[in-house]
Amino acid sequence: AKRTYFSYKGIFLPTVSYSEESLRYTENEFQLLDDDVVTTSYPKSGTNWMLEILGLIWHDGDPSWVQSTFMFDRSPWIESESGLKAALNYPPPRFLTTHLPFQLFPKSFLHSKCKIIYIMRNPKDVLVSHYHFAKCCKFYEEPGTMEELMEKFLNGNVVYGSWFDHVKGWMKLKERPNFFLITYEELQKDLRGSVEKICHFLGKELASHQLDAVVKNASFQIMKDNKMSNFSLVINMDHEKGKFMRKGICGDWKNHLTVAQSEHFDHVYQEKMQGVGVTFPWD
Ligand code: PPS
Repeated sequence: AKRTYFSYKGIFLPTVSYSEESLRYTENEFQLLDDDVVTTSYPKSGTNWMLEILGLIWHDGDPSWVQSTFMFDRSPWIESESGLKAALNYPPPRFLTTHLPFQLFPKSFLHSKCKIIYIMRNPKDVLVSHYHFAKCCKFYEEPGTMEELMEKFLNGNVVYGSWFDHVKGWMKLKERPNFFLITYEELQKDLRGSVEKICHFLGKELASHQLDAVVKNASFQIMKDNKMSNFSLVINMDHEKGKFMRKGICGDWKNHLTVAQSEHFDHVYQEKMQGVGVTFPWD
């Protein structure tokens, strides 16, 4: 079996591209700037969709930037070794990305006005997306059966740790003016309205036809064909075994979890999310 993860402060992270040294740097030394826009999420929550949306908004709906620049260069992942390097060489204003739980996020955040967009998704769909991605991504551990992966997921023994802790950690920031919370489900339900909200948060105004262009170019169909975003150029993937742009829908968990598994999931969810004080669209 491949040795895929190492544990850093109790969180599993991929051995490829990640190191204790760069994680320590990101947490303690990395300087966030006031005009940074940081997309944060638990993996498989719609992160890259948000990156596409942001890139399109930034260029008034014109797709040429997102279709000519690799997503890792447009908005580097600050916790990976190469992403950190790219972030440090990025002329501001920067788009940055992270899957880190809040406790490992740069401490400089506390003195910065950088904008944070947290994207969240129904954890059952996150689990299903993780299951399929793990089969083709060499960063991920072999998922085993859905039952096996679900147990690990519910216990936080997966890459980037517990979904519950991730959400609870980031939700502590929800009253801050520089923090914007949105769900994958909201994007699906009303992409245009969501784009308008994101524009408002960024202080960016778009004309109606520019909004239309963002919505069109951020669609699953068009993004699936954008080789700068669809992961087809990512070397650490076995493209024969599966695709990053897999289904792109809400509720696919219904095709994968048995009734008993879903009930067990609900039970753990209710226990762990008690008192969080946020209503989620899937509740
Ligand atoms: S990662 O690897 O953690 O950064 O993955 P992430 O980008 O967070 O999530 C991947 C899922 O998002 C879906 N996706 C989209 N859905 C709808 N529209 C668009 N444009 C879009 N782009 C990506 C992608 O298909 C993954 O979900 P699943 O359920 O596996 O299809």
